Amino acid sequence: MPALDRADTFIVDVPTIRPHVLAMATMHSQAMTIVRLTDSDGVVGIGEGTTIGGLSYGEESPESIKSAIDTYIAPVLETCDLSRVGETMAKIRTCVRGNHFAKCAIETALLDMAGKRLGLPVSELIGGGRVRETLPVAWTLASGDTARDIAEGEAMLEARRHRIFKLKIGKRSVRDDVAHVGAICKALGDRASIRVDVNQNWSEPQAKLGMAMLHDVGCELVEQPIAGDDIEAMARLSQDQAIPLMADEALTGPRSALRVVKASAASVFALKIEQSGGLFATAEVAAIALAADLGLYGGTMLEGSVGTAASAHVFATLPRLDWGTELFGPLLQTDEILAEPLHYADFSLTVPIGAGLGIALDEDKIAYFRRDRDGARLH
Ligand code: MUC
Ligand code: MG
Repeated sequence: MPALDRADTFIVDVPTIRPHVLAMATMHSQAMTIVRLTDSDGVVGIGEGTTIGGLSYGEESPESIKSAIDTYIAPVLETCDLSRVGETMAKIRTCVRGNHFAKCAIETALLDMAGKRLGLPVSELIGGGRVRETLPVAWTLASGDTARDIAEGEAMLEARRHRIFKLKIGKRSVRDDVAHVGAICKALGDRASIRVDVNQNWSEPQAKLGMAMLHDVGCELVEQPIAGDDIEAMARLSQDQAIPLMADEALTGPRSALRVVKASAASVFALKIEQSGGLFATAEVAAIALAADLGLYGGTMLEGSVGTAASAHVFATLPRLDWGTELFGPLLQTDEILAEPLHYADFSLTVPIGAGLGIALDEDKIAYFRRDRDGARLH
């Protein structure tokens, strides 16, 4: 039986190509917790645990992901047959509550190893298997400046890289935010789909006003306008407004997905592998949405290439992907940590075809960007 030989975890900090302005944080770099598992046969698997803006997005930070893995999950792995992914994850769940991002990083690494052992891409090990080779990819316009966002959107259209744009709002007044969105819809809206993400920053009355105004200026979708745990208010907004409401922070795995469906609190689900607690759990969240006839969207935590590849493998198994994906995380970073970058062209990301995740780390880049390296640049 393949047993754990080593578990390495390290945080990698890569600068962003420009400040990324969200309602709860402005990012200048992305911190990715990378896990590398090696088994007794020498098979290696990699995974990624990544969040946004330290502890400002959710309850796990890059540091807590690393410490949960090192202190509590790695000792459980030492007792497991690593070729049995479902059994290993079930054992981890009995010893570690919550910590979905850390568990997702581990499940990703185990699936990478399983795929390499079997000679199959991870997408063939999830749900009913792979049904698509490419995924439409949105870009987030979030420079904090309307004119700069329009110029960026124009450049993305020109390069045929993105024609779906998500705007991050919720930091300014509702009227200022809608004016910003309206200007972008006017400039790009006949050639692109424009959506917004409020990251829970509105009250219910603000959302009522904001959603009505956003509909009028041509915005197509509003993501998580209010607190994700206020399911009743989400239901009221979903039912009263013409513009569809997409649940993001409200979705933390299959049980929360069922609660949202039962309350009719959203008409679209943003699927996220880390928030859901792993790749298998994401497929379960998607199955609930599909059974309820909701729209599906492939979300991101702005992961780098490892988490993005893992997400792509899950989204490649979905029979419908009504709103596309936003798997652009690696493109927001100044540098690539893979030996061979993921392939973006024609408004899409190509799902890797190699065994496991189908990717390999560039060890020199990892050594350069590791936070614990002597004289590291960002910390
Ligand atoms: C989120 O809340 O959806 C996705 C794109 C982006 O810019 O931020 C994220 C997180
Ligand atoms: Mg969101």
